[in-house]
Amino acid sequence: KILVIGASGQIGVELTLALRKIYGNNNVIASDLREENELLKGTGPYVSIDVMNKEMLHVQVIRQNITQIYLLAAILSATGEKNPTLAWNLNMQGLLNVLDIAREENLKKVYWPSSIAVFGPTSPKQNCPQQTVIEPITVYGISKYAGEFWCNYYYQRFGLDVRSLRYPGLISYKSAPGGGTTDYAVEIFNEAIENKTYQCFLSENTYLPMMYMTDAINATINLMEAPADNISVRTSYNVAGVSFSPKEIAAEIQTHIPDFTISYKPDSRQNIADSWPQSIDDTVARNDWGWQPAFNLQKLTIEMLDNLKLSL
Ligand code: VAH
Repeated sequence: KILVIGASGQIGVELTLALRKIYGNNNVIASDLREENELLKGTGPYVSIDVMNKEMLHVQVIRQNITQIYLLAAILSATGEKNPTLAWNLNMQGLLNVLDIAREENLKKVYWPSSIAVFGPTSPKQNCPQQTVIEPITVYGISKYAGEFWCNYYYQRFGLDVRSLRYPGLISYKSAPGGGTTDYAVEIFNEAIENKTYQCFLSENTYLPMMYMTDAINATINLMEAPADNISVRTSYNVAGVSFSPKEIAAEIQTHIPDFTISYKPDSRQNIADSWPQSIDDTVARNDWGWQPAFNLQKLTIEMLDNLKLSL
C-alpha cells in the first residue's frame, strides 16, 4: 500500500487522487497533520499523521501494510524565511524519519520532492544544468539540497529506492499553494476572475521556472514507474515546464479577460525569486525516463481560467 504524507497540501491532493486512480482508492492511504481536504473526502482512507512523530509514523507504516511512501509535507520558501528553525526541523527531520523507517521496514520505494529552490545566485540563470554550482540562500533551499544528499546516501548505503524531482513553481486550481514565492502565479488567476485586478508581489520581469500541476503529477508518476536501472540521478532530477514573468502571464490572461489589470508591489519574496534560475535544463530527465511537459503558458492559462470559472 502507498502512504501519502502531506496529502492535503497543494501537491498532495492531486497526487493522492492520481495515485488512487492508478492503484485503487483503498491502496492509497492519505495522511496529513491538517484535516482532510474536501476533494479527498470519500475517495479513500485518511489518517492523521505528524511526520515529526517517528514512533507513531512507524506504527502506521506497519499497521497499514505500507510498501511505498510519498513525503510531501514541507515548509516552503517564503514561510521558511519567517520560521527558519521550524522549516529546517520539519523539512529535514521529516525526511530522515521517513528514510529511516523505509530502510527498517525495507519499503519498495520512497518519493520526496526537491525544488529549483536549491539553486542560488551563483547557479547559471538560463538553462540551469542538473549538476552545477549550487549554493542555496533560503532555509527551504538549504533543507531541500541537504535532503537530496540524504536520499542519495540511503540509496548508495542501504539500497533504498528513493526518487526525487526538483519541482519548479507549481500552478494548480484544485488546491491552494502555501507560503511559496511562486504562489503569485496561482493567485493571479483567482484575482483575475474574482476582481479583474491583481497586485503582484514580484516585479514585472521576474522570470521563474514554472509548471502546470498536471505535468508535475505526470512527471512524478513516470519517474516512480521507471525501471530502477534507468534512474541515473539519486539526488534529485531537474524538470522544466515553462518559464515566464508576471508581465507575460498577465498579458496571456488579458487575451481572455481584456479588462484585467495588474500592478506590482515587490515584497521580501523578490529577493528569493531573484536568487533562483530563470530556466532549467532537464535533458537528463528526458534521457533517463522520457520526461516531456505538455503545458505551455497558453494551455495552462486556458485550463486555469476554465476550471476556476466553473468553480465560481
Ligand atoms: C516555493 N512553490 O515557492 C515553492 C517552490 C520553486 C518554488 O519550491 O517555495
